[in-house]
Amino acid sequence: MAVQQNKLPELDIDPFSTEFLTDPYPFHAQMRDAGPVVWLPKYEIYAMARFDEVDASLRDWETYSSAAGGGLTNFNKEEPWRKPSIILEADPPLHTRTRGVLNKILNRAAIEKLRAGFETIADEVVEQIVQKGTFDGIKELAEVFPLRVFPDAVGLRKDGRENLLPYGNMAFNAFGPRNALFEESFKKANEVMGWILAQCSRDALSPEGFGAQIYAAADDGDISEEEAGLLVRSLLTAGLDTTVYGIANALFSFASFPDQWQVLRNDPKLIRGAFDEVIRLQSPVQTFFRTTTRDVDVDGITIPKNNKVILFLASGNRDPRKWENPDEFDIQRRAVGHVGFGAGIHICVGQMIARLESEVILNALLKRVRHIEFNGSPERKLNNTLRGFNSLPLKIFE
Ligand code: OVV
Repeated sequence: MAVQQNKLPELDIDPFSTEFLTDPYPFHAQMRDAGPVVWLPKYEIYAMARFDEVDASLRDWETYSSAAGGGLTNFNKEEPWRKPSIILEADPPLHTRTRGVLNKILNRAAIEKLRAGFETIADEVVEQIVQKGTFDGIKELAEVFPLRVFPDAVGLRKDGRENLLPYGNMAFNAFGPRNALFEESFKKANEVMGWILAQCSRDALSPEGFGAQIYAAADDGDISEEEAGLLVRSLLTAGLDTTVYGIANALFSFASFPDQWQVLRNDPKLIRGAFDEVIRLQSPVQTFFRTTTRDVDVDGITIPKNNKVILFLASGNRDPRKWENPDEFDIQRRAVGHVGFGAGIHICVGQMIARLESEVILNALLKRVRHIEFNGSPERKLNNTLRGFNSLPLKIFE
């Protein structure tokens, strides 16, 4: 007997439009309510917005391949804008090998060694804003702290670091279509990419740091010299903007729900869970794509082989089928299991360092700040993949 065929809902939604990116949540609900999989004709892509399907697809790498790209561009049909990432945009067995190298370098014990140094810098950054009382959470904190700790941890030279955030902005816009956001961020692409590429070579990296450790894996024969360069590039692409947005979205969350800052002050052991709740509710990475490797049935709907599927991580993270009061910021809920870091074999390899950065900066703030509130209207920064702010006017009380 044939598998029952259900009708594929079609929605006239552009997930990369200004309207969608400004306030994605009503669109997420519309897609979730339309069905477990929907068709977006504007880009001729399938979309999943419910938690269960997003989570299951992320875990089924054999059906939902990453090798044709993490974005809208199908590398089986179209030219990628850069050489594909050998970890994000790869399947096993290549992914297994490259992931193994980064797993070893970025594991919890290795990252823990950075804590004391990070704490010193966090205290300095927080001291500055406490002195001021009012400040911009983006330009004076969320961008400042990761930029002071992460490039040093990788082992980058000091000059040229102003290229790092523009590069991340380009790369995350490039997962979407070539719209105005994409074009704007690529205006200085040659300059930015030239600098980034130069920093990926062995001799550009300090002898300590993640970069040198990646080249040590090449010396050990685990990866080639060229692969080492591409893995350094992955750190530079995925390692900075994500944490800037994560810390920014944490500040936004606590300013929006100030009672939760009191809960955290009363019990700082909740910091780790609080960060997960930030990533669930204000997911810095909103979407990733996969590409089907076969005809696959999803609840009576067939997605044919070699089609792009957009997975709305941020929508799964607010799916009322999965979460109680999904739009509420509650640092005491069990947020573990959210898909803000992904799920399955591609789950964020850098999450230990993201967690360390957030934990250290929140701890430094907890020591000095008893209350956080808005001091003006936040200004959103639109990006085809990331959700965050250009500016976040805040006021803090000692
Ligand atoms: C998770 C992620 C985001 C962006 C870029 C990459 C990875 C990469 O490997 O280049």
